[in-house]
Amino acid sequence: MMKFAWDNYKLYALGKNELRPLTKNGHIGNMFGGLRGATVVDALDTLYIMELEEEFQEAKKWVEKSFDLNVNGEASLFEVNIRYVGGLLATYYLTGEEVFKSKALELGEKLLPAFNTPTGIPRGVINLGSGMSWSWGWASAGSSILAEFGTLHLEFLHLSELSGNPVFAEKVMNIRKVLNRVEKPQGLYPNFLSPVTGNWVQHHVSIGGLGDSFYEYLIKSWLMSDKKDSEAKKMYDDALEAIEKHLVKKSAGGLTYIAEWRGGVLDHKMGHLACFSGGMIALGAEHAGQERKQHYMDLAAEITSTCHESYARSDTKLGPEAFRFDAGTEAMATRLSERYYILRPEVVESYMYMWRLTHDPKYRQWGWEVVKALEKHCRVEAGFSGIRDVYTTTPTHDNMQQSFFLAETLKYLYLLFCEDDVLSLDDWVFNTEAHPLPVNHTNFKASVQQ
Ligand code: DMJ
Repeated sequence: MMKFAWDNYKLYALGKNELRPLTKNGHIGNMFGGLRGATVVDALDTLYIMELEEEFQEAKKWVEKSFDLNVNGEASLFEVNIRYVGGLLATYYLTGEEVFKSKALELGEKLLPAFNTPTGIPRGVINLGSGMSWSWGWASAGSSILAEFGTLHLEFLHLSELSGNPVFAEKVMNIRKVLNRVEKPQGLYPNFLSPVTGNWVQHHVSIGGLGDSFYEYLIKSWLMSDKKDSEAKKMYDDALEAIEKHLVKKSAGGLTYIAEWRGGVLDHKMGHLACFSGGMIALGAEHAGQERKQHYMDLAAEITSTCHESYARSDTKLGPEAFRFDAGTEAMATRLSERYYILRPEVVESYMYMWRLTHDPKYRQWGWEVVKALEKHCRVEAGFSGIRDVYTTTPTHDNMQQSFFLAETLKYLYLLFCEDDVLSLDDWVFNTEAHPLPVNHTNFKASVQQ
């Protein structure tokens, strides 16, 4: 599947950001501020790990010869960080090849002006040429998004380590300081924060979109520090406790889910994005006190099973973008606009963690069901495509092979069927785009200690 996805991208879209597999051409989009080759950089480490040597060399050659960082245009700080910086760093650590390190550092430098705000909380959009930055037009009142500014920590610590320049680590430690200072409603972290005042702008809380990877990076920061960053662990433990208290619910049919919260009112909906949380909670449970460990493993298993239900209850055996628990509905989309599947990884990501941490064979079975469904409904003549409706066996395709399909979905599926020592969870943490970064067993020189 990886070879098919890559070969078609190479044939029809090399150097563009994504492949359009129906029309057999490339897509550039406007998320990466003029940067190109998102699929190349996202695919590098997957090709390497899968030992697709020739294909890896093709991707590396493109990075060496054609990857241009002198670009202008509006880039998402978050997307550039998780896909490009994360992909380059991971490939450097896996291969030791300097080109990946120097490109990661050069790109990292270009992201720094986004932090020039009164609080040091970065704005979401940056022009990589001029360094000008601003907030997303759609984000409430010029605010920055929790899942965006909260998903820089892992990569930025590695940028400081590799460059010897503490500035990257300082920037993300300051974000943490601002978050620790501001009062949390019921212990929860709302999704919108003002980079000017450092106060919340709106009280919408979600473990899915807009919030998700902030929580993921707390527990992973602690793991990546070889369990020394106790501040991150405490923030994670406290946040999860509040989430469990206020957001975790059980449906009439016995399915555990995590609702969204709008100023105290619950929206009984779970996004596909929120399905990463089964894996995260299992990862954290490993290191919880003895009395909490089983509790969190059970919670992780229940959430993963609910996400599996969202797949199992569809005609394609792929899950919708969002599913609901109200008016008699359980784990199914109720709105036409939420029925699509865009090759997202979060459900197989949780299967991979659950498999590694429990070795219950059902996770491999569930992963195999996804493989079969992808082959049946998403494989088209020239690549893999998202589908517009998971509740029909003859879905129409969206003509987009997302770069995260190669970075994450296929990587997590592969790891689900590998031995545990292939990218062992003891030695690697995956950034939120599934790019593996090494655990700091030797103490970073440049990291800022709290
Ligand atoms: C990926 O880019 C990352 O996993 C991110 O954290 C969330 N969205 C996509 C995949 O769904």
